[in-house]
Amino acid sequence: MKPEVYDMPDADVAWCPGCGNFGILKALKMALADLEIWPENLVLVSGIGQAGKLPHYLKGNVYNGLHGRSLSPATGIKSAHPQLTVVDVSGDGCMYGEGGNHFLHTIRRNVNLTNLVHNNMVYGLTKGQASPTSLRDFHTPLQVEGVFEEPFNPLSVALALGAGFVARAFSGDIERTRDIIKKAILHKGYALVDIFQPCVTFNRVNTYRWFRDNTYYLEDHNPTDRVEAFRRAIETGPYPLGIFYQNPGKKTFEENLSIYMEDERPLHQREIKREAVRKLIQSKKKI
Ligand SMILES: Cc1ncc(C[n+]2csc(CCOP(=O)(O)OP(=O)(O)O)c2C)c(N)n1
Ligand code: SF4
Repeated sequence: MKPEVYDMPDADVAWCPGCGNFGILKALKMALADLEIWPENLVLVSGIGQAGKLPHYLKGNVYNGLHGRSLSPATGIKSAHPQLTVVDVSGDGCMYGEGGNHFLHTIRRNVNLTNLVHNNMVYGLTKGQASPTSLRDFHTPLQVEGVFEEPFNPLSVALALGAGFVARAFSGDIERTRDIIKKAILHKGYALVDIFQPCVTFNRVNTYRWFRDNTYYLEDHNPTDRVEAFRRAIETGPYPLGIFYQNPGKKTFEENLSIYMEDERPLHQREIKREAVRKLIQSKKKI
């Protein structure tokens, strides 16, 4: 299948020229095409922000939720129809800031979805405030004396919570990002791909050049070793890229739902038990 299957020729793309989001869009289209996931079987769920616009530029089903809250509808969609491929797309502010609590508990639930986080270390859409992943001493019009907080480390948090797939990519390297996204989609269970994504307008520190100079790919790394993955996840400067950890053996959220224990079909494909519904309505009328 060709990546062009997902093209939206009339899309009015609002990203700045040179934005790192273009690389992620391209890599995602290529990964989906490689895996032959047809647009009708794909659901892209996003929050609010520059990253959250990505589903509007790609052919598929779309649910654009609230800022930080995209993982809840994504969980609902996957639960209602487990055979769909669900990809959640958010910015670092959206996912790790406003959506921090949803991030934690979706990992614990192990919902079978792919969580792509465009990590530009800044709030892009609202014009350049610090985000949870902004590095110390990052100056913005709001943080005039520089960021003093410890940056949020999504990979080590995900590992600590038992995530079954934890990876980091760089949007300037489309081929490797494509490969990592493919493996994340193929993973059964929750998969986090934190993607370094240069914001060329509001982050003049963490540029393409900076990410190239401050990252390296994991080599000879055993992704089944969780302790080693954790050790690599806390490395900063240079930051490792690649698949830190993969544990395919975990039971997913959907597999734990009793409605699928005896029947794998999604609810909308099942016959309606009218008599049971009638009895339920009658029983409520008596109250
Ligand atoms: C609950 C809530 N808080 C704040 C906002 C305002 N807001 C919209 S987008 C945004 C920042 C987006 O930054 P990020 O998630 O990092 O994505 P980016 O634009 O950088 O891709 C903020 C603060 C909002 N819409 N809803
Ligand atoms: S503001 Fe930054 S993140 Fe938003 S489109 Fe422009 S370069 Fe991309």
